[in-house]
This record gives sequence, C-alpha cells and structure tokens, in this order.
Amino acid sequence: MTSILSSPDNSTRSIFGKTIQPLVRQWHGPLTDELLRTPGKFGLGQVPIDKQPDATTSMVCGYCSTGCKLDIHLKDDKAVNLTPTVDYPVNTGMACPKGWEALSVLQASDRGTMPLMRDNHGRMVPVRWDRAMSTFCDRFKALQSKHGNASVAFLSTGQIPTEEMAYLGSLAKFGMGLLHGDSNTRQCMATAAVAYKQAFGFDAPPYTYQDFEESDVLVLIGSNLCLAHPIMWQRVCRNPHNPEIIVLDPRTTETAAAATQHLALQPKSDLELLYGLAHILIAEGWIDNEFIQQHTDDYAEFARHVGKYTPEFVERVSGISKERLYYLARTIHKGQRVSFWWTMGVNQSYQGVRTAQAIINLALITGNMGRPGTGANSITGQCNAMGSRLFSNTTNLLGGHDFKNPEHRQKVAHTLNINEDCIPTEGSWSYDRIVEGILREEIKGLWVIGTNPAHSWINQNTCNEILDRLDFLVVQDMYHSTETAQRADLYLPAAGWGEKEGTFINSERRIGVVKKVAKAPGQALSDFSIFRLAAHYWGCERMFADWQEPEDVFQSLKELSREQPCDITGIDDYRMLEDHGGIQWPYPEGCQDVEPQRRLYADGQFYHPDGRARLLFEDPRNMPEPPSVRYPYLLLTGRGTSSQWHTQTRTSKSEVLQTLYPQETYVEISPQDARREGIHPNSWVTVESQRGSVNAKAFVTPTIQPGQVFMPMHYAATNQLTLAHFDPYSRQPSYKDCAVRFSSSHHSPIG
Ligand SMILES: Nc1nc2c(c(=O)[nH]1)N[C@H]1C(S)=C(S)[C@@H](COP(=O)(O)OP(=O)(O)OC[C@H]3O[C@@H](n4cnc5c(=O)[nH]c(N)nc54)[C@H](O)[C@@H]3O)O[C@H]1N2
Ligand SMILES: Nc1nc2c(c(=O)[nH]1)N[C@H]1C(S)=C(S)[C@@H](COP(=O)(O)OP(=O)(O)OC[C@H]3O[C@@H](n4cnc5c(=O)[nH]c(N)nc54)[C@H](O)[C@@H]3O)O[C@H]1N2
Ligand code: SF4
Ligand SMILES: [Mo]
Repeated sequence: MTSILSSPDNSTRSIFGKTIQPLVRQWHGPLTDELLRTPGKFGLGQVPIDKQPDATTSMVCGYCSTGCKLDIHLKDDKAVNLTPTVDYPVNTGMACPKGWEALSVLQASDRGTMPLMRDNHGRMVPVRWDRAMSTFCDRFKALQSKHGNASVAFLSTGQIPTEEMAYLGSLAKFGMGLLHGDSNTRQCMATAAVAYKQAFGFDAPPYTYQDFEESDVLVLIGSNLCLAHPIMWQRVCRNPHNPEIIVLDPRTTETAAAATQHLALQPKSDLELLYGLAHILIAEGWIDNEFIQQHTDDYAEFARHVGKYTPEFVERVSGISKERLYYLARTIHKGQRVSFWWTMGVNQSYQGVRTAQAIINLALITGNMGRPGTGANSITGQCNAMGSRLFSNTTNLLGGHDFKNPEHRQKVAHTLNINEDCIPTEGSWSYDRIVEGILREEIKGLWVIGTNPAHSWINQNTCNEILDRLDFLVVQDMYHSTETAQRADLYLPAAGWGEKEGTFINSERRIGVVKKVAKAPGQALSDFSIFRLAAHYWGCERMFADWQEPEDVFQSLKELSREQPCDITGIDDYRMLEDHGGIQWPYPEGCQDVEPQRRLYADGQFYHPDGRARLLFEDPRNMPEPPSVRYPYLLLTGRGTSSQWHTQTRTSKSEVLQTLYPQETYVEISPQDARREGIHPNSWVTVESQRGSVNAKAFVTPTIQPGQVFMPMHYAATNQLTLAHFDPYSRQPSYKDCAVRFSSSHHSPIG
C-alpha cells in the first residue's frame, strides 16, 4: 500500500502538531491491524482493576451501518467495558475506535437529565415530565387547531431502534394527525432507496458482506470505506482472491491509496464516466446477453443512450484518460465476480439517483447480480437507516407499503386494529419541503428526534434562521447541548444506545438486537417511553395499547411485513435473532434457511410485476454552482476520521477518541493551490462561499486535486458554506459541490 505519509508533502506529519495527524491518516492503513491486536495500546478496551466483570451480554453497535456486534462486560448488571464479538458473521472479533469507545460517551456532563423548557426570559429551565408533556400537547394542539393538522411536523433519525421509529411514525401520523415527517435518512440514503425502488421494484439492496471477500473485482464509487466503514474494509482486506480494488473518488482517500486502481475523476462526472464504461462494454461485446434478455427491459434504449458517451468525450469531462477507462472496462470484463459499491459520493448529488442507477445498469448488463461476490451495492450510513427506510412510516407506510394504495392502508389498519381513516392517503413532504414549509409559514411546530439539523442540514445560514421562525420547537436528544437543542422551546432528555432495547437493520439487511446495559442519567427516558408518554398525554394511547414493550412493536412489524419483499414473519422473537447471529430479511414464515450469509436476486427475479429490472438513464445535469473566477474552488465535504461521528455530539465526549482527530476545523488544499494562494501549512484561513465565511486551519496535502478543497462535516462551519440543492427524484441534498474562495480577512457573507 502507498502510504500517504511518504508523500513529498510533509504537512501530514506536522500540521496538527504531535503525532496526531499521522495516526489519524494511518488509522486504517497499517495501524488497523495493530489496533485490532493491541487495542489497549491506544487506550481502548481497558477494564478498571476494581471493576472486573462478572457477566457478559452482547449487542450491535450504535454508530455505523456495518452493525458490528459487541460483547458488553457487566459488573452487577452494569456495563463496565466491551470487546468486539468474535463469533458474529459481521465483524468476527473486530471493532473500530467508535465501537470500542461506545460506552464512554454515555457519561457526559451535557447529558440531559430533566426536560428543559424555555421561560419568558429565554432561559432553559428544568421542568417535570408531567409539565413537559402537557406543554408538548397543548402547544402542538393549539397550532393544529389554528393552522390545521399538517402545521406540525417531525424530523427523525436512522439511529434509534426500528421499534421506536415505528412507534413515532404511527403515533405522529395515526394518533396526532400529522401529515409530514421525514428523517435524516433523507440526507443519506434517499437516493439509494429511490434508485433501487425504480430499478428493482423495491428498496432491496442485493448483497451480503461475504461478497466483500468473494469478489475478484471490487469497484468502490464515492465511498471512503476504510475510514467510514472500517470493518467492511477489513473484510475487503481479507479477500483471498487477490482482488482488483478500484476506487472512483476525486480525492486520494485512505481507501483510494490502498486500491489497485484509483480514478481521481472530476467531481460529479461519475454519470458520464459510468455511461462511458457501459459504452465500451457494449461496443466490445463484454456483456451478458442472456441475463439482459431474461431479466431486464429497455436494453436497446439504454445501448442507444450510451452511444454518445465515447471515451474521448468522457476523458474531456471526467479527466480520466480513455486508456484508463478502457483498462477499467477490461478489468470488469475479465472479472468473474464483480461487485459495485457506492456511498455518499454518489447519493449526495444533484444527479444521485441516475448515477446510482448507472451503477446498477453496469451490474445488470454484465450479469453481475445474484451470484456470490457480485451486485450493485449501496452501503448504508447509520446503524439503523435501513430500519428507517422500511418501518419509520415517513416516506413509506409501515413495512415498505404505500400511503396512496388503499389495499395497503387497509392491511395496516387491519393489522394494527386502527381505523383506516386515521391513515394519511399521501406520503410525507421530504425534509427540504418541510424546511421550506416553515419558511412559507405552513409549518409552525416541529418535533426533532435524534438528529441535529442545526449542524448537519445543508446551508446553515438559512437553516438556523428558518428553525428560529417556528412557533414551537421540541428537541428530543441524549444531549441538551446540541446546536439544535439549544434553539428548542422544549427539550426532552432521551436515553441513548446501551440504555434501551430494540433492533437495528444493518447494510446487508441483517436485523440485530440492542439491549439495555446502562441506566440513562437522571430522569432521561428511552425514546420508546417518551413516545408512550406523548400518546398518553395526547389522549390516543388506546390506539397503541398493545405496544407496552419494544418487542410488542416488533411483533406488529413482522405481521405488517407479511408478503412484502421484506417479509420477516419467520423470525419468532429477539431470542431467535440472537441465536442465529442476526437474521437478514427476507425471512418469511416457514423459511428454513439459516445460512449466515443471504443475498437477493439469485433467481434473477426482481420486484416489478414482470420480474424484470429496469435500466434507467438520463442525460447529465449541470452543476448549479461550479467554480468561477470569483469563487475558484470546488468544496467537497464528507467524513474526516474514523473516530469522529457526524455532528460530534457523541464522539467528542470520549477522551480516547479526542486524541485521534484534529480538534479544530480544517480545510484540505493541494500544495499547488496553497502556493498560489500564499497559504502556509497549519495557518488559519478564511473559506468563503456565497452564503458565508468560516475560519479553518489549512491542511496542505496532495491527496486533494488542485481546484478542489475538502472539509469534514464534523465541524459546524462546513455547512455554513454549502449550497442547498437536491436530487430531483430523491430530494437528497447535494452536499459535495459548491464554489468557495480563500480570503485573508474575515469577510461578512457576500450576496
Ligand atoms: N467515522 C465515521 N464513519 C461513518 C460516519 C461518520 O460520521 N464517521 N457516518 C456514517 C454515515 S451516516 C454515512 S452516510 C457514511 C458515509 O460514508 P462515505 O460516503 O464513504 O463518506 P463521505 O466522506 O461522506 O464520502 C465518500 C467520498 O465521496 C467522495 N466524493 C465527493 N464527491 C464525489 C463525486 O462527485 N464522485 C465520487 N465518485 N466521489 C465523490 C469524497 O471525496 C469522499 O471521499 O459513513 C458512515 N460511517
Ligand atoms: N456537509 C455535509 N453535511 C452532511 C453530510 C456530508 O457528507 N457533508 N452527511 C449527511 C449525512 S449522510 C448524515 S447521515 C447526516 C447526519 O446528521 P445528524 O443526524 O444531524 O447527525 P448526528 O450527529 O448523528 O445527530 C444525531 C443526534 O441524535 C442524538 N442521539 C443519538 N442517539 C440517540 C437516541 O437514541 N435518541 C435520541 N433521541 N437522540 C439520540 C445525538 O446526540 C445527535 O444529536 O449529516 C448529513 N450532513
Ligand atoms: S465499524 Fe461501525 S458498527 Fe463497527 S464498531 Fe465501528 S462504528 Fe460500530
Ligand atoms: Mo449518512
């Protein structure tokens, strides 16, 4: 592997002082193995002498969608430490730094211990739950009676158990009469969900993690796997077939540096490049005609469409030479088991859905589907984004059903024993429409659960101003200090991962169990209990009388999934999930297949009524804000280190993790651009877009191309700069393209 440390530019070593930056940079290169062998050396996984455990239980991790299992060591029924589970098919004894430190972030001084309510002087004062919940209902009901039911909305998360999501979605839409509720999954997975739904007929990713080890060619598109999904990356490293690992990313990420082919394409030129690949594959006859005939439609149209994406054209747009493109096409052709993987470099784009489908098309026309080591595979982000895609009752009606379909509404009403009239006949507004709805004064009240939009939503200047227009903002979070909680009128203290139970669904559709191994601080309650309280105070608890415990909800969801592609009626209970090392959906009643690795589409049957997959395509769109003379750089954003999680509410609380990432906002800039701008490594610079200007430390590195800069999303400054624009089909924000410039003084935002 080429080490980034051996690059001529030494700033990686010196910029953040001490040895921190090399450690961060290398974390998932050579150091990973060392970490896995000797975690204690890094301060991870040590048990205090006076607290030797007396029992062990296990549960899945609460950060990323990999869904590693962790053994939690208990003393007097309380968690004292953890180690990664060895006999679990996902992580087989490994965990990344966040997993190792998952328990330590539960104890922090800014954990919410009481509900807080804003008083007449604008101060947040502690109140009892009774007062908090009566106010919650009084204020929301008053808004609804004045402005209509839909004037109150909710924004939720992919980081709470499925049972909690389902309770929230049901309570809000069936009980409280809300119409609009979306979640941070929009920021993350909406593109993949829409791409699959349109192409396959259902939001059903094909793969199982074993495919990482069975491919002989892996193509990673817009995915920094070794930093964002370190344990999946370990699975790639274990692949015994000496695979070709191809990375398409404008930056030389940790993953790209370890790849066998890195195509540093121009940002957002993926669509042209992928059509260009299809062009070569078709022209050379490197396609699987039989698969195409039997399992796809519209092939002729697709072939005609890619006709114009000649290697010369692709070279001009993407910066990837026609020879390299041809070489990649040949690598795909030569591969026996080719898998395509994508993450946010694709999803977070103004043309994300069509880009994802261009990837799907490559897998389909080459017949790389349904066999071990193949597939067009979207890698999920959050621990339970997959749960939210199917069971949150936001975009889809519970269980991947459709609000607009009368039969589906009837099924749900019947299964839950509720009046069909309670079920809305249309889906929710997407996140951006809800934000716009606030601006248009159609939404007056907002309930935010387990997400931090005042840091993570695109273009913060507008976002924060918009949140402040609300008549009533309720924030339900583990911490009272988040950027969003600080703007709340009412804050509800929530228990976090490890302090409650339920299930998560990981990237490969595996359902795993989470448990209560620690007590939430003070009067903080699990989201499940908060939703039950809300139902009680709202006066609709009878509707949910059967849902006393999370597992009761699980039983209902099973029934709701019946005869859907995600049918899980064959899973008895949590116990069975545990005994089997997690179970991948589908698992219908009568299913005998307890294989630990199960993939979809082995029979070539997709979920459209005719069983065929659709080859979907469209001409590329123009980037709305390309670099210009005034703003000459393109800003890319994303994950910074494997030790930082999103808006940092959790990971910043671990003393160990704190030593593994740069504390200050930084911007990566190429040595050429730094020279031209007169920027010295480690100096403070001002980065400016048309929407705002922020200060950041310059990290001069050849891993970024001239003309581009990169800022991690973990620092609140980053989304001060981003431009609110979206994929037209998925409404997912395009976080990774807007124009910026450097200035030496602290300018105020420019028009
Ligand atoms: N440590 C850590 N791990 C995480 C998370 C975290 O916050 N911290 N978050 C989790 C979540 S929710 C998610 S969604 C995933 C995200 O996981 P990833 O998608 O792997 O992470 P990102 O860094 O957002 O984006 C991946 C890459 O896309 C590249 N990119 C930008 N523009 C383009 C483009 O136009 N084309 C291509 N091909 N590539 C482009 C960026 O340079 C970046 O390296 O990570 C999960 N894992
Ligand atoms: N510029 C830029 N912006 C981005 C991205 C990017 O690549 N670039 N990526 C986007 C992506 S993919 C994502 S997924 C989003 C993530 O954006 P957010 O969802 O806003 O980020 P988190 O920090 O994960 O916020 C989760 C919140 O839930 C709280 N929490 C954790 N567990 C629980 C629980 O059990 N119950 C409750 N009630 N609260 C809990 C945490 O304290 C935290 O405040 O960011 C998006 N924003
Ligand atoms: S890779 Fe993801 S699931 Fe595994 S330990 Fe790390 S954060 Fe947790
Ligand atoms: Mo995400």
